[in-house]
Amino acid sequence: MTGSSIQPIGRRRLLQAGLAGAVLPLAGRAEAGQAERAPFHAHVELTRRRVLDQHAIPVHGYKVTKRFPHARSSYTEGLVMVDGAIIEGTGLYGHSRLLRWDPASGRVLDHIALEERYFGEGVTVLDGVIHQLTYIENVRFTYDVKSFTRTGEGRFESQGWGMTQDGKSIITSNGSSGICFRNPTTFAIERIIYVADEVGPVGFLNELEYDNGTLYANVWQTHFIAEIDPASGRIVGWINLEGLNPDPKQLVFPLVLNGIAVDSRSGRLLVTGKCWPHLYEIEVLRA
Ligand SMILES: [Ca+2]
Repeated sequence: MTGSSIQPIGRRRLLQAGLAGAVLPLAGRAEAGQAERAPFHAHVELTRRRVLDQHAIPVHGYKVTKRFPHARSSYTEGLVMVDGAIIEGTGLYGHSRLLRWDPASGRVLDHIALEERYFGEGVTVLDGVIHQLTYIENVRFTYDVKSFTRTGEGRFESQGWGMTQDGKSIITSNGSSGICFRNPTTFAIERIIYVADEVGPVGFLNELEYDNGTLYANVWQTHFIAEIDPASGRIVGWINLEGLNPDPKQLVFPLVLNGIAVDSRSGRLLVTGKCWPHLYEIEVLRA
């Protein structure tokens, strides 16, 4: 950011500040956070103009079709819908949770608090198992989806960001442009795709959702969701969610758009942001 007199605040400090820090006025400090969360695979930073000033990839709009409550204490890192309930993983040290809640009422049905040394990240459910990543602790957890109890933990070799599954593989992001497809039992990497548009690699891929042959990814600190071909990594569409943030003066970095789930009954996307007051069902208006 040019012309700023604001002293950059690093991501680590923000994280250590916890939720109290998260509601400080932090607009314009995104660049500092990006620099500290450097990926291991080179990429080109996504800008608004890079999405909007091109014609090779369609840019879709949206219409809000339903609005549900979302806890302001939930720093969303993982979001999925299972049997009509939302399973959500939240982050920040001392505030990380695994939650199951009813979207209609917002009522929490099940709740597990992570130990304070863990920063919770992406969440997905496959074959009755809930998987949850941690940010830099190199640990992942498993839970039984029915009893909502922790059943185990394993190692995770890189930073943990987003997670989803395609029915066969666990799919993870780590802040780079690389998306790993993993054995759901061992988490061994089976293949990696590198996500790119016409300009080059697109990094900072965060929360993920796979549905019906498309991989969706929040691009961290942007209003855009990438629609990705899971075979090639090519971005085949953008969903532009500008205007969805219900309180852009208060919900600033790091309280950014993050969280994609699919309601299998309607086929529609459910999206939210970190500590946002609402979860939105949207209809994607195809360009
Ligand atoms: Ca998701």
